[in-house]
Amino acid sequence: LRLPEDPMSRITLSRFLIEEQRKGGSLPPQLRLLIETVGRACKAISYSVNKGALAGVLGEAGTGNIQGEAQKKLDVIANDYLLDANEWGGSLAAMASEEMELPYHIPGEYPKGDYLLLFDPLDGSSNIDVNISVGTIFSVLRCPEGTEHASEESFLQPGTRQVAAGYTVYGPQTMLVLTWGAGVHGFTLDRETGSFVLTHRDMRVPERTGEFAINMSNWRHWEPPVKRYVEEMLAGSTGPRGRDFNMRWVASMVAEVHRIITRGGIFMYPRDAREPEKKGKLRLMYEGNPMAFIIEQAGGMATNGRERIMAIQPEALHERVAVFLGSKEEVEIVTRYHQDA
Ligand code: P6P
Repeated sequence: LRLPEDPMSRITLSRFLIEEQRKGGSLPPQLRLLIETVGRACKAISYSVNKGALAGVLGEAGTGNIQGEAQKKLDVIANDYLLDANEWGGSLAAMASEEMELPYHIPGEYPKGDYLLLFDPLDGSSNIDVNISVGTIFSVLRCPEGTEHASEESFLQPGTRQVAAGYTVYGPQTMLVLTWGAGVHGFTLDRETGSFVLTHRDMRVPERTGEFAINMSNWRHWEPPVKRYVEEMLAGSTGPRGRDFNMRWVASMVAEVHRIITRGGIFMYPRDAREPEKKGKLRLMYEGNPMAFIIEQAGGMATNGRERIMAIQPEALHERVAVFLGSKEEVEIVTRYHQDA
């Protein structure tokens, strides 16, 4: 996208959303306001993440979360920013977070709305103290008709019911990438004006790729179809694929997905024989589903190895899922290997 020289004539997130809403498509006012408010919270998170040690926000918070993980100070700060920014706006019936066991209900003094917001406030937070990109992931569902008091069950909807999803990657640039079912659009934070500026309209995942992302140290715990697929990647031009592949692993899903939506690739986090009762490491509701929505809207594919991630009927708020997402050609192959096994 060629940007106008004059910063004030560039399209900001607010302007883009208002113009989309005016088209009368899939962006009603309450949802538009919700997306803008999440964007505002991500700006605050970006400023805290970028200060790091200067603001004394690195290191452990000394608390644990429902996942049994030690929380980083910035995990808690990011979670609080998202709750504080979104509780008063009138768009939400409740919120759910990776960092909180139970849903967060809108305090009585504020009006409730039609939507449910789910988020992983700071994904990849193990990378914070070593200054590697991290991100925020969010997903929006409609609150089921006639719900008086949103419960965990209100959230348990398949990913196909999402009305919007997005992530903000806190990297060399802070970028907000969004979909509401009408393609995927990327906005770069302009720190001078404090606005997210439209820089990547209609992002598309290249169908073909030469790059895969997986944590190879887990090799011995993978199921046979995953080993077969990765072995062929490693064999490259000497094997059945007939061409060489490159590997990346940032250990920050938002950074991997952003790379893939920008230049192609396949991201894999298979289920692991060490924890057969778990369906994978990543969380379905606020990692798998939002990223799957974004990737599919950009022309890519996202499965758990056997079925479309967004078709899965969730049974629990913090349910795990295996993830294979990215360039369609590759996700089709690894999914076929699972189905053939
Ligand atoms: P591993 C971060 O903790 C995360 O949830 C994802 O962002 C990332 O892709 C994955 O886990 C990294 O897992 O096992 O390589 O540390």
